[in-house]
Amino acid sequence: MSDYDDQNIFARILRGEIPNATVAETEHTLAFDDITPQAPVHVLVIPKGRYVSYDDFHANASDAEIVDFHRTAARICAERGVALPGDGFRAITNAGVHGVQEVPHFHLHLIGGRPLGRMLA
Ligand code: DGP
Repeated sequence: MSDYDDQNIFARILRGEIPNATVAETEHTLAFDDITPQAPVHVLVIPKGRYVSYDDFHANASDAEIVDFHRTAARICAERGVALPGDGFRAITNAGVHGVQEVPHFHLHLIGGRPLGRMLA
């Protein structure tokens, strides 16, 4: 597993040291509203385990953690009204320096509620 900074902001949210607007919580996963939303729906989904990035999580987490994470994300899309066959959404994860990852705890951005435009970089 990659080096993990226990003082990163999402680790502190998981320990209850910083408040969050919780959207969903399961055994392995927490989801909360982004503090600087880019669209009407902007939810961050994070594993409770100590994973730095997308690749760290998918290489090292258990199958149960991975399934729980993605099922929770899909459920939030439905609950927030952006899932297909509705208007849709974007799921993004930033990794490392080139990906401009601000918080070094793996997280998925679920963004929707308005047309987002084309974005590849
Ligand atoms: P990034 O690491 O670049 O994929 O994005 C990190 C996101 O985390 C960014 O959209 C803002 C959000 N964020 C940063 N600090 C906090 C916080 O204390 N609470 C919440 N809810 N979101 C935060």
